[in-house]
Amino acid sequence: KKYLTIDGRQIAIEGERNVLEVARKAGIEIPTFCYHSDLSVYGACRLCLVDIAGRGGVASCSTAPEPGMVVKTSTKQIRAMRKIAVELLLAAHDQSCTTCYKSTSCKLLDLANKLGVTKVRFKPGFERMPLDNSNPSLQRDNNKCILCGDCVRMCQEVQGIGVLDFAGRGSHSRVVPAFGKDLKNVECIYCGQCARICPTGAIIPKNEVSKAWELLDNPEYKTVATIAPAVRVGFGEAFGMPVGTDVTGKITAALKQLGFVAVFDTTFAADLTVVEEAEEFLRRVTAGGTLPQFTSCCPAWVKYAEQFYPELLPNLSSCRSPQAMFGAMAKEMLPKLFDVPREKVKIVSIMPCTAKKFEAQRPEFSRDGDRETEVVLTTQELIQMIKGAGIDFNAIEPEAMDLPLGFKTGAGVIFGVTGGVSEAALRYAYKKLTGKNLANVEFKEVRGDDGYRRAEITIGDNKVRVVVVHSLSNAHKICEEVKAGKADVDLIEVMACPGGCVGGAGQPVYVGMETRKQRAAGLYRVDRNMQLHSSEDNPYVKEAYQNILGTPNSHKAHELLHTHYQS
Ligand code: HC1
Ligand code: SF4
Repeated sequence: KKYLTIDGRQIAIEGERNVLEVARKAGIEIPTFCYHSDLSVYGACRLCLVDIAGRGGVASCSTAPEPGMVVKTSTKQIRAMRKIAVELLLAAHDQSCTTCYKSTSCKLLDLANKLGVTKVRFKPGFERMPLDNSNPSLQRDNNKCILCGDCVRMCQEVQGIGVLDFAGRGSHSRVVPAFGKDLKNVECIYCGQCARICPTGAIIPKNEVSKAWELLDNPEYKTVATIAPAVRVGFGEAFGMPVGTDVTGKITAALKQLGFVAVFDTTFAADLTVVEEAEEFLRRVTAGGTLPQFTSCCPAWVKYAEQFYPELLPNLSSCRSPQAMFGAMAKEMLPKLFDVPREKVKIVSIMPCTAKKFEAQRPEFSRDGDRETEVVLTTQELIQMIKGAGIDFNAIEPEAMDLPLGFKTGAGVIFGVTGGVSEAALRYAYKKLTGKNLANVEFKEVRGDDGYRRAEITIGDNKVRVVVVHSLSNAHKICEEVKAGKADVDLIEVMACPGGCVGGAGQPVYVGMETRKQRAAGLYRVDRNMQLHSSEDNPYVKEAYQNILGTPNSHKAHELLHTHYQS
C-alpha cells in the first residue's frame, strides 16, 4: 500500500481521486462549497485549500494524492485564508440570514460560525437582483448565490438538462437560467436537485406552509393529509433520529394535532397504481400494444418526456401518479363520507418532491377550477409546521392512519425507492400470470443504487426484461436506445431524483449517497414488517374496484386514474 501523511497521520491511498477524498475517508473535515463526489471537480470556492510540503497552499479537491505527500489541513495561514474567503463571500451576499429558509442548514453560515467570523472586514458590494418566483416548484434568489456552480453541474451532469449556467464576468458573474430568462420559461422539469445541492438559500423549494394553515384555519373545510412513501423515512432526521427510521405513526399523530380531520397514505394510491399499471402492461403485451412501457409516477420524468421525447409519449403508461390518483379517489369518496360538497374537501399532500407541486397544478388534475390536490408540502415544510406549532415530535405517541385511504401494502411503500415500482409490478404480474402466491416477494434483481440497471425476470413461461434508471441523464440513455430500436426491454422505470423519491429535493438536506441508501433500507424494512406485500391484496383497493371503479382499466378507472400527456 502507498501512504501519504495528513495532519501527522499516515493514511493509505486507495484509489481516491484527490487529497480531499483521502482526508474525508480518514474523518478529517476539509470545508468546501463546490466539491461533491457525484459532480465533476470545479475547484472554484478555494475553501478546501491545504498546505502541501514543498508546494504551499493548493486546492485539495483538484490535487491528486501522491505517496509520501505531507499535508496539513489547518495551519494558521490556511485558516486565515479560509476566513478571508468566507468574508469575501459574505460581503458579496445578501446577509438577511434571520429570515432565510436555509438559516439552519446554510453551509456558508455554518462555516462562518466555525471559522469565527464575527464581522465582515470588506465593504458589502453586490448588485441587488429581483427574486425569481416564476417557477411552480422553486424560488431563486441570486443575491444569495456564491457562484459555487453546484446547481449548474447538477442540472447538466446528473440531470443532463443544462437549464442553468454562468453569465457575465468578474464582479458581474451570475448563475442564471438559459438566455437570462425566468426559471419558468426554460426547460426546467422541477426536480429541485439544484435546490437540494445549493449550499445557501439561492435556490429553494417554494414554500406553501401559509396556504396549508389557511385551509386548517377555515372551519368550513374538511382538510385531510396524505403522506408519500419516502417521507416516512426522511422525516426523523430533522429530530435527531437515525437515518431511515420509520416515523409514519408519529407523523400521523402530529398531523392530527395540527388539525387535519383525517390522515391518509399516498401509498394506498400507489397500490392502485400497481394494479392499473401492471394490467396496462399485460394488456400491451397480449394485445400487441406499444412497448416498452415506461412508468409515469414521477412528475419530473413526465415533464422531461413531454419536453424532450414527445415521440415516446405513447410508451408512457397512461396511469396518473399515486398523488394524482389519490386526489381523484379522495374527491370521489370523501364528500360522501364527510357529507359535504366536493369543493369543501381539501387535500394536502406531503411529498419528498418539489415537482409534485407542479404536478398538482396541472389543469388536468382540477375540476371546474377546484384542484384535486389543493396544496403540496415537502417533507421539510411539514417539519417546519410541526416545529412552528410547538409539537414535541420526539415525545409524540404514534397513531394509526384513517381508513379506507390509509391502508396499504408493502408494495406501495417501496415506490419511494428506485426499483420499487418495478418490483411492485412484478409481484402483481407473478400472481396474475401464474395464479400462485410468491414464496419470496423480494425481487432483489431490480434493487440497488446504480443509475442504470437491467434485469430479466422469469415468471412462469414468460420473461420480463426490465430497465430501472434514476437521474435523467440515465433516462436520456435509455430513451435514445428505445428510439433507435436497440433497447431490448419490456418495462422501464424512471425516477428523476438520484436514488428515487428517498433522494427527493423536499427531504431534509443531505449530501452523499449513504443517506439515501439508508432511507431506502428503511423503506425495505417497512415492507418486510407489513402483513401484505402485494397491491392486489389490499382489501380497500378491492373495495374501491367493487364500489367505484369496476375492473382495472375500466372506463371509470380511466376517468379517475389515468391521464393524457401534452407534447
Ligand atoms: Fe414518490 Fe410516488 S413514490 S413519486 O417517489 O409514485 O414524490 O415517496 O409519493 O405520487 O406513492 C414522490 C415518494 C410518491 C407518487 C407514490
Ligand atoms: Fe435543472 Fe432540476 Fe433545477 Fe430545473 S429543478 S434547474 S431541471 S436541476
